[in-house]
Amino acid sequence: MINRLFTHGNCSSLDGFASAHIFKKYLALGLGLTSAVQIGQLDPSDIETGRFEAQSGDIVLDLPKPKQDIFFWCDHHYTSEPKNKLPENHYWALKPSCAGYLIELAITAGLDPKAELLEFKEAVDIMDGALYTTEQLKSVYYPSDNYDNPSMLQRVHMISALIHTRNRQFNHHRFKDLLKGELGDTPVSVNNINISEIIETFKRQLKNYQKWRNWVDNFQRYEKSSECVIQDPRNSGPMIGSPDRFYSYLRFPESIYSIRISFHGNEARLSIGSNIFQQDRRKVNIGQLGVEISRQFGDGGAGGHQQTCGLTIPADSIDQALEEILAKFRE
Ligand SMILES: [Mn+2]
Repeated sequence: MINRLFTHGNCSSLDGFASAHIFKKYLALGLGLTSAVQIGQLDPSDIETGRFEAQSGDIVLDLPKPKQDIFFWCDHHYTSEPKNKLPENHYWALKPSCAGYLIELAITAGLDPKAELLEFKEAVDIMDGALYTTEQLKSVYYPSDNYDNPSMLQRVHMISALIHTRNRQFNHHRFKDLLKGELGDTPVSVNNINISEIIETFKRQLKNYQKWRNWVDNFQRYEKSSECVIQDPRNSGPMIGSPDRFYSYLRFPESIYSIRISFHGNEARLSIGSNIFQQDRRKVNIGQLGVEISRQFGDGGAGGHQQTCGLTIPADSIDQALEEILAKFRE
């Protein structure tokens, strides 16, 4: 039987991709999966709404647990916390990244990790858990003089850039291509794409971040009473560039929270976050708040962590939802 592996496809970090890599490379064989694993990408909402129907041999990573019985599940999102005891081969814990969690599971199962794999784990934990220092953040969101000797964190962001171009169709195919056949020791050991193409793609991404920062400079604002940066693109035309999701924390270091809104037809997508450099001042559990707001205005589905969360609500309820969120921050 060919097992299907589903991972978080459309995520802003490398975690979904890296989780699939780590599972295939270090866990599949030990679980008795000897034939090819077929890779698929899903959004958390595909599972929450039941659009996706799981089968008994499925492996689901970095995503909520499907209702149906599956073969293997691993997630680290606050919003996926299981209410009941988990069956065999099912794992949930609050961890910075799902890929890092899978590396831990592989080590527990007997893997003797190479130094590069441990270095990778540290970097993917920083990226998905938003554990950057200011310096680290700048090294991956702003251009450097040269890339002759990139850090592991930069290499992780470079591979991420390969599957986060502005062409979604292309990203989708590349995601699958990179996970085909014999895999390297870590998700950054890519040998079928040459290094100059990787660096060029990364530089293009950095330029797109800068275009985006210039665009939001016009309307992103800090509201003191809620200590929140609000980014509402109404009246600002279509988005320019690629989102730098940590920009508000460098631009408004005193802020504790952030809300980014984007509109897609009749829907408004909300990304609620908290300042990664102000962990101690954060009082509100963002994942919990996201679930509450989604229950009140949307379909009840929200995906996220205690520090950050994403949800979709009808576009016409955005003003009311925004007011509720800001009121919570002001408390
Ligand atoms: Mn993740």
